[in-house]
Amino acid sequence: MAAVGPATRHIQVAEHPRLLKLKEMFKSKFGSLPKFYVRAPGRVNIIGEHIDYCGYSVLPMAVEQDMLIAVEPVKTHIIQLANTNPLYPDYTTSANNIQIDKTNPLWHNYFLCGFKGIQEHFDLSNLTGMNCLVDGNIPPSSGLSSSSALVCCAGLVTLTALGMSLSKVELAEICAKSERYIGTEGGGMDQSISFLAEEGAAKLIEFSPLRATDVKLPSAAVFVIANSCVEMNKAATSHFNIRVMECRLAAKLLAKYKNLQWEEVMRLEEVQAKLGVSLEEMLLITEDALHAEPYSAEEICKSLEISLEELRTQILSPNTQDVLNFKLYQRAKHVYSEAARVVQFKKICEEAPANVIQLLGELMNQSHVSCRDLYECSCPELDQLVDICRKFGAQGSRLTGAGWGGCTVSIVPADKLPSFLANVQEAYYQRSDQSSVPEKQNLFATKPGGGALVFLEG
Ligand code: ADP
Ligand code: NG1
Repeated sequence: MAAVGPATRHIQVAEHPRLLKLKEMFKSKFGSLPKFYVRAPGRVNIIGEHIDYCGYSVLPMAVEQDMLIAVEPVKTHIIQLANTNPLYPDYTTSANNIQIDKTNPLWHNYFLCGFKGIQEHFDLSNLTGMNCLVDGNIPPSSGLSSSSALVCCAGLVTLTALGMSLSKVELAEICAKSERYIGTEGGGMDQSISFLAEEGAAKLIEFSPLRATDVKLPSAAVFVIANSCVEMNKAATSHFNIRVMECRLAAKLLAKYKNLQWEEVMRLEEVQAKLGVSLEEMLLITEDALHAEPYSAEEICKSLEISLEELRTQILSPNTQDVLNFKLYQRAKHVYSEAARVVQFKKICEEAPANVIQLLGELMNQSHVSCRDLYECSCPELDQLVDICRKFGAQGSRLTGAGWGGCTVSIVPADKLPSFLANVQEAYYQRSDQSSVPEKQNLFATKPGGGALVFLEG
């Protein structure tokens, strides 16, 4: 094991209370000391929801909350995982026999995704084991990417334990691919920002090839995260993958309508690129080519001239093969309009007109309406929270992350922040069912944080 990787810091553990506590817990758990530590942050997506897996750019920033792992490589082939949170039980496996259980996505499976990604990238067969103690403070299943932070952290842990090196872009691409072993067909936003984030700037993340460009947010605005306290685990339900498949099918039908080689087309962005037209034109083409009534599997098969068996086994994911109806028009309309909002958001940040907060807020509000009505990934609690945030001073508010629960992100003028926090706290959180969760974890202002790091002591 050597000091390797894209971002390594030498630190005095004694000066960092969380690391020190983790070190002490590690010692009492494994009877030895960690050799290094890795952190990977969660993220909040400011705008660009459910479009990364369609090939479109998104605009997230890393949050301060992260996954932190203390690690000791060992000479055996055994991986021992423990967690500071008793909700997540200990797990032991052989490094040479990694089994990821899609049917029951328990926490250790996310670690194994990151581990397996590195193992496969280097085509390694005989890996040494390690002892790991995990400490996370990202609210789980809440749209702030706790799962990807764990996958990315595990990937960087494995790379560091092996003494090998990769660029941040390579790490992000490996972890985006390997998180799919859990069964969700995500697009890569979360892993990209977890590695490529830099303190002080949100990032425009573009795909194929993966790139991250700084986006300077207006200094007079604060971005506030509010948790609806409804949890939704992506891998345990089919909501997420159904949307990915609806977009895939919409892309294929649009491509066929335009006489393109539809068999090769997987993403809505590819249709636009092949036609060489604007996003606005793609919206018009969607209106001509697709109908608003849901498509049955039979109708899709008829349009694409394929059998039901081919649709199920060659296009759909395992957990969506029994879906009967697909809303293609609404999903494509959301994706093309949301992709255009990301472009506008970045442009407004760059131009910084006098009413910059109002303009950005309007785009965020439009994004929420589109997620709620066209993409149907909101829920009553999120809609209520968004309304409350707007009522108490947010210029814009929207669900963030996958949705169906989880968090909202709001843009709030800095001078209104104290009253905004107090009023939202009272209106949403002082209800009996939310009172057990400490207030600061549910409602907090956030700033663009830094990306994944390896810490070495001394
Ligand atoms: P998210 O939107 O936060 O990525 P997911 O539902 O996709 O939500 O993933 C949440 C899962 O990630 C949890 O069910 C758990 O398995 C894992 N996870 C989250 N936080 C932790 C943690 N602190 N320790 C271990 N596993 C965690
Ligand atoms: P979260 O919110 O972390 O579940 C998911 C996907 C993203 C993206 C968003 C929606 C994964 C790992 N993450 O994020 O890629 O599609 O939903 O914008 O699949």
